[in-house]
Amino acid sequence: MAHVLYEIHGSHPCVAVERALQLKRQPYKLRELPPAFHVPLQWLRFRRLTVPVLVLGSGETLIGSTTILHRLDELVPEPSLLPADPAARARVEEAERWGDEVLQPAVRRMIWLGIKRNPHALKGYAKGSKLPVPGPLQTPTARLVCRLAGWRNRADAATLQADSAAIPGWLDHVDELIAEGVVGGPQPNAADLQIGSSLRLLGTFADVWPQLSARPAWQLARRAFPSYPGEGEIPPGTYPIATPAPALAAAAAA
Ligand SMILES: N[C@@H](CCC(=O)N[C@@H](CS)C(=O)NCC(=O)O)C(=O)O
Repeated sequence: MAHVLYEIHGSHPCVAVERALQLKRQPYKLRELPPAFHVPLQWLRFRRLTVPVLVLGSGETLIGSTTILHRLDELVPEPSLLPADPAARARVEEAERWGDEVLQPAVRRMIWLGIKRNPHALKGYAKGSKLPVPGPLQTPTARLVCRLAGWRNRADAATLQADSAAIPGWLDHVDELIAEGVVGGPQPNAADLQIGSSLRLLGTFADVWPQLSARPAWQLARRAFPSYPGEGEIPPGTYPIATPAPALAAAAAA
């Protein structure tokens, strides 16, 4: 029987789980939920507030991207998401944890503030969604969803400043992990999926693009996720990020 993935369209941890299902050639169905309103729905159904949740064909319920990726890897060992060697596995798990606990929530805070400032952008992120919002309702819906999601994620001007300033450090960290061979191999591992999905979402912010596009980190993200909804949707000037002129020129030439 097919697994069922409860998700929000374009949500980075949900995209990571869906990619793992595809890599492992697992049959699955999507149950797409409306962003922000999914919180009470998930509570009613699973007594949890977040997506992704995967209900396996066997009936087992898995909550959270890391839990899901690990359990899938146990059940369907090939292609493997975690190395067999214990030391190598510990390094991948450490990178995965950083992706889940540091990068993922920070990019989430940034995206909701980005859409709040550019409500029309929600349309681009919703491309491919099975829950279309009628045209006249799109902007008010985006405003309401951003207000709820921003509040839930404690996203405000102070987090925006701190998250924007942290980006070069995050990218250096990922590039180091790639140089050390922890992530970025030919076959995506669990940390590639966890980190790559967040980088893919980060790459939809025009302000970040100049510093991201030339990085090995971006190659990792593109390899793990060849496409991602919302590309180029959050326009320049949204985030407090000063773009150095040479980076702008390089990005324009790319
Ligand atoms: N780190 C967890 C958290 C997932 C998470 O926070 N998902 C967001 C959507 S991207 C969510 O459902 N948030 C609901 C809320 O708490 O408001 C995971 O990877 O599964």
